[in-house]
Amino acid sequence: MKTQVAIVGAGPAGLMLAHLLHLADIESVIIEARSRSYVEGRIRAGVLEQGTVDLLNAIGVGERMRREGLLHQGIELGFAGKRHRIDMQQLTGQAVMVYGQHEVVKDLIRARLFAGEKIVFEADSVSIHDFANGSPLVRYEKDGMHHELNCDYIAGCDGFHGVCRPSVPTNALAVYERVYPFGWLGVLADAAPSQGELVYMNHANGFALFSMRSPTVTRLYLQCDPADDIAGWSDDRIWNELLCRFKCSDGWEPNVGRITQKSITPMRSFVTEPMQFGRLFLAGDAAHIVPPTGAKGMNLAIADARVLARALAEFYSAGSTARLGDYSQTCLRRIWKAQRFSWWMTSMLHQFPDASQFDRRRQIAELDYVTSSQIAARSLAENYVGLPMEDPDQWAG
Ligand code: RFL
Ligand code: PHB
Repeated sequence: MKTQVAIVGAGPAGLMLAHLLHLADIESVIIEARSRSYVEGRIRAGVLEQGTVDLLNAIGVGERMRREGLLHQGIELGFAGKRHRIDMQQLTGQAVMVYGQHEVVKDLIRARLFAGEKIVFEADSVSIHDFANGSPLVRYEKDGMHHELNCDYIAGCDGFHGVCRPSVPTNALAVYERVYPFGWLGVLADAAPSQGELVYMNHANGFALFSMRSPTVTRLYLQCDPADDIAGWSDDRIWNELLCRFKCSDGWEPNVGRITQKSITPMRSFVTEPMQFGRLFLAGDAAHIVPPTGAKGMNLAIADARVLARALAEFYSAGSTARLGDYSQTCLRRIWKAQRFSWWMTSMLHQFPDASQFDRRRQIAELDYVTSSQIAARSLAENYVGLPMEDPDQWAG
């Protein structure tokens, strides 16, 4: 089999890249290790930056998001038993959309299959070859048969644990990493969100986040030990801890309901540089990870796909590799700013095991500053809604 671009991974990065390439008349095949129902059911991110929302609308896959997504014009930061609103709309003129990552994935898969384009689900033993400079090749097995996919370029969109990044010679990539001494226990609960906006809460027992997925489903997170066994977190223990950490002087609290899903995620910051090796381009979590406190991971994955699609479009339409050559540099400028923001939000809101009383007071002073100074609040809001894209008009209308 032969195609122009072989895409490994059907997460937000791979699916968005495939769709943008399709719109530019560039052929691609997506090779995905999991089944369609698995990737469509994987519960992860929930906050779309304004630029991500605009892109989904501009490329014709925003219809369900416009109907079912929840537009949020502000967020709340809580500490010392009080919540303080950051009015993003007023501070930046922009907002974010709360719409589950798996819903974005469903919309992109449907659009791709509707266009008659190919996704190979449940591909086993995926491996990539000859991408240093020759003619790249992806090998995989499907239903016990060996397959080879020849291509001009490979897009490694296979997430943090994928095969593409480890296939690059180790001396060709530099890695910058920070592992945090905590994780997030995330739950979905059948309970109506008890208020309309997200609450990021700093509490002496640890961070907690109140979010939502729909008018009947609340999404909640608790800072926990990353080594915790989820079996040790009974539903009662989770609710006790959530209600304790969210306790506010005005009596607000999340509604309690049946927990339908729970899992623990470790937290790290990770960047690989460059994001290209020969004819292999890494995009999304395959190249970088942020702690979820800034809600940036999926948005960065989509921003990478956008930069890569534009560079490939320039190559196929004009024969120029200039944008492909700039791919890493263009993406990394945005990625490092998102890394900085995600690290800062994480540091401000979590309890660190080695923190002193000085650190604790400084953390509360930072929250007090950011929620009382309009200048500081505007900086937070500008980053939260998403910094401007390099090519704001590229996919407009
Ligand atoms: P994905 O989504 O991991 O997709 C990679 C795909 O590649 C497949 N794959 C392979 N396919 C073929 N061969 C192989 N050898 C393969 N190995 C893996 C996988 O099955 C999968 O389908 O990466 P992508 O596309 O780069 O997208 C990144 C995002 O998923 C991630 O950054 C976000 O979920 C992060 N994140 C958040 N991002 C936001 O923008 N806003 C948020 O509010 C937000 N909240 C979160 C988050 C991530 C979280 N967790 C669980 C890590 C909240 C949480 C709790
Ligand atoms: C979510 O709703 O899953 C969510 C919201 C905000 C974050 C991270 C996750 O910062």
